[in-house]
Amino acid sequence: MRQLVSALLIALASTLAVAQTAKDMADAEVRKIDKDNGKLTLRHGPIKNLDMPGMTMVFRVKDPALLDSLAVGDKIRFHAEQERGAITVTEVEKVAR
Ligand SMILES: [Cu+2]
Repeated sequence: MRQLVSALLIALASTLAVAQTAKDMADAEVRKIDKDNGKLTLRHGPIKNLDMPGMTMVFRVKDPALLDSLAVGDKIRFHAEQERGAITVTEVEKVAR
């Protein structure tokens, strides 16, 4: 019984960890798309996991394919991480209008 409870707690903890990761999405508006160089300029809101306030800046994108579905002016939610010294967008989702 005790083992079962431990297993359930571990399962619950990992579910919460996933939910927490999924929450670290910041709001932004696309200002510029540079497919050739894999870069994206965003006017973004606060980025919690990077402890960054809102601003307009250029991001590297982890996968240039992330840029394919984007257009200037799109409202998005995105996740960015510090990766080898560059702040890199790793996930993008469009916000429904
Ligand atoms: Cu910034």
